[in-house]
Amino acid sequence: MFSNLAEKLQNTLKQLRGKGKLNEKDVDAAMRQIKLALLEADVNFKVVKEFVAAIRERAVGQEVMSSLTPGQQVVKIVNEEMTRLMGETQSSLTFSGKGPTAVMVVGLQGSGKTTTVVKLASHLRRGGKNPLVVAADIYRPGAVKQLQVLSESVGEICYSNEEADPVDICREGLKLAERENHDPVIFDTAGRLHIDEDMMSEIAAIKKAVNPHEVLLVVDAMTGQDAVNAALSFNETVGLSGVILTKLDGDTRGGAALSVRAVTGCPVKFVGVGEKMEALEPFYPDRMASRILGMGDVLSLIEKAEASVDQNKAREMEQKLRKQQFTLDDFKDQLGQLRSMGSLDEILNMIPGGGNIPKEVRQMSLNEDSFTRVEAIIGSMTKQEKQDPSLLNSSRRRRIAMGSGTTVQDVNRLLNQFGQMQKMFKQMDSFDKKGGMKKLKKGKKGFPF
Ligand SMILES: Nc1nc2c(ncn2[C@@H]2O[C@H](COP(=O)(O)OP(=O)(O)O)[C@@H](O)[C@H]2O)c(=O)[nH]1
Ligand SMILES: [Mg+2]
Repeated sequence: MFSNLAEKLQNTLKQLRGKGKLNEKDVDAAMRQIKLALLEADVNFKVVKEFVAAIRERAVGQEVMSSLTPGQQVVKIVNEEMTRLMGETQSSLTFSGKGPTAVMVVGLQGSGKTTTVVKLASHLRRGGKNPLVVAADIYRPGAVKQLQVLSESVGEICYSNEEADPVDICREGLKLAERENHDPVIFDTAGRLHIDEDMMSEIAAIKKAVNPHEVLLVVDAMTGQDAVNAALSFNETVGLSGVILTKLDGDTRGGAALSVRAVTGCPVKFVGVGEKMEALEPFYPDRMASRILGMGDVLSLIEKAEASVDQNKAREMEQKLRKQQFTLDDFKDQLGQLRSMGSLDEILNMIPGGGNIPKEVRQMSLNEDSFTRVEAIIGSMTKQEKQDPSLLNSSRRRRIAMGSGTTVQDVNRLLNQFGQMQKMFKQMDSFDKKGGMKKLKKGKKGFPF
């Protein structure tokens, strides 16, 4: 995610951190680089200007210049300002006190509305809600069917009526939700290729009819400032309560994520990170800033793990990681669970310093074949060997290779990967659960880059 921007910012900050003393010239040079990196990432130019000015003002202040670790102080300031830029804290959905919560999802065609509606319903169901989705896009061929099929694929309930007009469909959907105790009810409205009056007046009419608690605009993050401009005009015309950015899994430059809040005043509430129905995450400005600045994202990782693995197991694993008692058996378990969490590369980017993890580990394939091999190799070890891999001299490695039907190279590779992973978890351990900032603030540990 935002790899180009992240790399440039991280390099600039790395240079700053390396300096024992800072003068204004150093700060100015760094600010120029940050400015360029942000502009290249298609961040709104006014936002860039204000952002850089705010950082500069704090960075040349007494507090930083006289500090013993001025470089780190600047990194901390960049992190704080970037978090503030994206809205400071997470903005969650507003739920109605009584009766179903009405959530309208609006946006241009192809931005990801229909997909997001089902993702959102599924996300909320996992949180204990009983949603209903309503198909109000009757214009785009196949749109109703698409919503029905996606809903069915994850066990969501979809209301549709291809004979009625969108306002009536929404009214009926809301009534159905009231009757059958669904909450929330999520409306998938029709988009257009461009912003036009027809679409806006239809959205306004639906809004009047269902009196929604949330009007969420879905925008494609790949479109950069166009997404931000769409948000501006939707907000002016129909009023929005939040934005959902989709396609953050692609090679998005970051412009939309970094400017939409500052330009429109609307908080980003969720982000779409893939085509699968699980690929929706609440948006946390602080975690996103840490991710962009290479400070990892332990919290998201833990949440992701908790969503896809057995909760007790996840807690047990976390304890082990923290106590650094991670064994080869755990490694095997973890690999099995990682397979259900997505690509290893993606997961590593959420870990502090994860960006520095060597290629061998990043590209470790998690396909059935290699997993079976891992299982066989670890299965051929004695209990003692699993507890203490340092026992594994060359004759033991040969024995294990024979026993598992693999080669000594396979065994070596696995042990090497395990070693790298252990190292990575040690880094992770030096981070506090709260995004890692606590210890950093106390100045006990350095930044992991
Ligand atoms: N990679 C990726 N694709 C997405 C995401 N959200 C939606 N899409 C894809 O974008 C396309 C358009 O989505 P759709 O929901 O039909 O958009 P709509 O016209 O606004 O309803 C589909 O191919 C979706 O699979 C996302 O977060 N990541
Ligand atoms: Mg659609």
